[in-house]
Formats: sequence, structure tokens, C-alpha cells
Amino acid sequence: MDVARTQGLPGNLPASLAAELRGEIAVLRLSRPQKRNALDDGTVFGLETFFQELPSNVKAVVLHGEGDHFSAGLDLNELTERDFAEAVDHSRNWHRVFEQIEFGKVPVISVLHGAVVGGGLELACATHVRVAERSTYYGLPEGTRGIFVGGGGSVRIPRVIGVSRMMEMMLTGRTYGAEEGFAIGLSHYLVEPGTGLQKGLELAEKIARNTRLTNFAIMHALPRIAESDRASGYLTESLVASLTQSGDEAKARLKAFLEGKAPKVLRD
Ligand code: 1HE
Repeated sequence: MDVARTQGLPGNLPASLAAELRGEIAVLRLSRPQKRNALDDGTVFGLETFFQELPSNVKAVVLHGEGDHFSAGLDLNELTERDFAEAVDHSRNWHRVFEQIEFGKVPVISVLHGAVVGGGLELACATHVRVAERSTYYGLPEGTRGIFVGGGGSVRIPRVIGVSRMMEMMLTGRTYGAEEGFAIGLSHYLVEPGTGLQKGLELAEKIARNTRLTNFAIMHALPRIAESDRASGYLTESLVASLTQSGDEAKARLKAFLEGKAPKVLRD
């Protein structure tokens, strides 16, 4: 890849990941289409390197997949020889890496197409905004493969679609198509084939225009508040609201609106 386009991005990524800088947006591609972007250890550790070493000029990340599928989930070749302790370590690695995405430096938009299954769905649910092309389908084949989710799926996916739907997906091995997935909240946007990356980039650019402090509050404070008791939630919300309002950039933006210089909120 052109060095200028990767400038400042972590260079030590495995071949299964490709990174590119487009202005303030980093685009990360799962690039193992020959294995349907199955997530082996090298890829998972590469994700960790990428998100940990993201330079401060990057304001948002778009994650997408090469080939016909976003990701076929865990590389099943890696499962066969593991003992119990190794399996725990493996799952905990995924937890650490996916936390780095969900509670990392900047918002992440995933662009989904084809299979988004098993660990691929766990990865997608660690991102903040999901754009699905109409070819997308979602599944949790762990149940039928005799295993269980191990990448934080049982923590994140019920928060997106509810325990009941996730339970049924795992018990029966059913899949949800793109339209159904959109209807139940698996994706925030549903777009035509081949247009997902463009949509993801447009959203990333909007997100990049927010103040850093607001994006930080949305990513880090909002989910914590939503999971806390009401009294703690109200207290944290007041503190975070006050913190964001006290920033110079926030003040300038509010003043600009009051002076008729900032855009109105109109229907998209
Ligand atoms: C793989 C994997 C994989 C493909 N691990 N190698 N995930 C699953 O149970 C999904 C398994 N994959 C599939 O159902 C299908 O591959 C797809 C529907 C995604 C794509 O089908 P297709 O026809 O386009 O490709 P293919 O011919 O099945 O696969 C192409 C190659 O990718 C083939 O290898 P090859 O050497 O024979 O060419 C496949 O073996 C390989 N491949 N998917 C390893 N997943 C932290 S816990 C998370 C637990 C899970 O994620 S469990 C869910 C695992």
C-alpha cells in the first residue's frame, strides 16, 4: 500500500489486515478473503496493535472486510488442539482486544456484508456504528458447533438485540438477513451492495467533526451510565455534561448557533 496513505498508522500489522489513512479517518480492512476473514490469533493481535497505536490525528476508524464476507468468525483451525487453560487465555485475549475497540481512542464504524457470523458478529458488536449492505447476514453458529461465544458476545450482543433473541440464535443456528438485522438493531444503516464503505466514510467524517471530548463522553460515559444505578447515572451524567460544556470549542459552537451561524437540525 502507498506509504503516504498509511502515514502515521501502525506499520507492523499482519498480512490479514490492511490500513489506510484518508484524511482524519483510518480505514482498516480485514484482508484474509481466502479464509473468509476468519479471525486467527495473528489477526486478533494485529487488531490490538492497530487500535492501541492509533495516532492522535485519527478521529474515527472505518472497519470493513475484503472479499464476499465481513468475517466467518473464529478461525476454527485454532480450536482443535487447545486445552482448557489455553482456551481461557484465548478468550481473554479477545476480550482485551475487543475492549480496546469499544473503549478505545476513537469511534469505530463497521461496514458489514456477507457473513457476519460467530466472532465476526462479536467484533461488529464491539464497534460503535454498524452499516450493513443488503448481502449481510448474521449468525451465531457456536451453538451448533458444540462451543460457545468467547469474544465478549454474551456481554455485548444481548445489549444490542436482547438475551432472548441471542439465545434463540444460538440454540437453533438461525440467521438474520440484512433487513431483519436492521429491524432488530444489529445494524444502524442498511445500504445497497457496494455502497457500504462510502456510507461508513461519510459517517466517520461527521463523527470526526464532533469535539474530541464529546466523542470521548459518548463512547466511555454513556454505556457506563446506562449500566449503572439511576442515582450514580444522574450524578455521572451531570459531571460529564458539565465537563463537555466547559470546553472552549463547545462554547464557540453554542455561540455560533445563537448567532445564526451554525446549521439547524433538519431531517436527513
Ligand atoms: C474457515 C472459516 C473459519 C471459512 N475458520 N477456516 N465460524 C463458522 O462456523 C463459519 C464457518 N464458515 C462458513 O460457514 C463459510 O466458510 C462461509 C459461509 C463464511 C463462507 O462460505 P464460502 O462457501 O464462501 O467459503 P468456504 O468454501 O466455506 O471457505 C473458504 C475457505 O475458508 C475454506 O478453506 P480452504 O482451505 O478449504 O479454502 C474454509 O475452510 C475457510 N474458512 N470459515 C477457519 N471460521 C472467540 S469465540 C468465536 C467463536 C466463533 O466464531 S464460532 C463460528 C465460526
